[in-house]
Amino acid sequence: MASFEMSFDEAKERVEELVSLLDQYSHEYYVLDQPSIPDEDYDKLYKELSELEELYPTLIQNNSPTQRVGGALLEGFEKVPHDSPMLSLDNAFSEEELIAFDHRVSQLVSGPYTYHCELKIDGLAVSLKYEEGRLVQAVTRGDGTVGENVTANVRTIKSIPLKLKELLTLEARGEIYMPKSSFIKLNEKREEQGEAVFANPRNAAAGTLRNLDPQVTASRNLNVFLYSLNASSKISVSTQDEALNLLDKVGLRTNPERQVFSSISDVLAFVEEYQEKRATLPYEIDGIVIKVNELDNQQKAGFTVKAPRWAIAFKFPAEEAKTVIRDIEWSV
Ligand code: NMN
Repeated sequence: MASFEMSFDEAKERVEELVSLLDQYSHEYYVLDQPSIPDEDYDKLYKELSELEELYPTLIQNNSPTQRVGGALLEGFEKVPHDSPMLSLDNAFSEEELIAFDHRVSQLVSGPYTYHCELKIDGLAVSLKYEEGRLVQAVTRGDGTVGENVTANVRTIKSIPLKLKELLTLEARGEIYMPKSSFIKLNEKREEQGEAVFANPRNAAAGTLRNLDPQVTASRNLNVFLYSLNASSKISVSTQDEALNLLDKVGLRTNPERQVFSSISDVLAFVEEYQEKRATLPYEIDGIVIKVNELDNQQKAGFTVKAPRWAIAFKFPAEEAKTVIRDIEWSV
């Protein structure tokens, strides 16, 4: 039925159907990397939705895919305090330091424990708040206590759902980054236009996320990996592994290169494996984050004033970064 032949109620029903279909296809395309329909079919549905919304502007939902594109210029970024601080992690630079970390953990945690190992993505940390499934706020890490409200820009990142698959209230934290290929393309374009190039993907991601023009952010292909479910969330999980699986389940993008180990020697092997694979990944990493997996064990280990005692970031040597730069013919 052509949109102008529909009654308001029929249009309303179709708009709801289209938003949820397009949400599902976008999730398959941007998060799972497994589209289930051809682009032309997606584009037709998108066009149908835009036309209906143009005819009936009152039917425009805040989480409609047409509402991502980035609106007016921003005047600045409002400062927002975090519900709980976004702490930094202690660093380790050698095998010995990781073994010493494990020794401390074993003394703080009585009984068995496991480690959850994750890639340390080189981007910027953000906190995403969802209320009853809707994205309501995105804030940068800032100084850890107070960050900047970058919601308008984050809404333009296609892999970040505006509505979760389950209508949960939660805070997820993660890293916004620019894929290596997008970074190279962006710098090539800037060079052609006589503009200053970005030094690395992290700077490019930061400059893009903190741009006052959400349309610039929308055009630059930022992406995200969420890595934690904040304790303030109204969901209970008992391990980090479970938390990340839950984030996956509700449509939030997590990094699949993660694993749980029960011994520090397996952790060391994981670190070594990814130090070698580093240059072949489509995004930059600067190390491995190792977390005690069980939340009750994390609680036993506790915090120092600056960082959790149950986690550590193994930092890859800076030397490696130079090799990566050469390998992918960095255009800076
Ligand atoms: O701006 P959006 O709506 O995300 O689209 C950008 C491009 O990505 C378009 O060319 C669109 O066809 C494509 N896309 C395809 C699918 C799919 O399921 N085939 C989903 C989302 C976007």
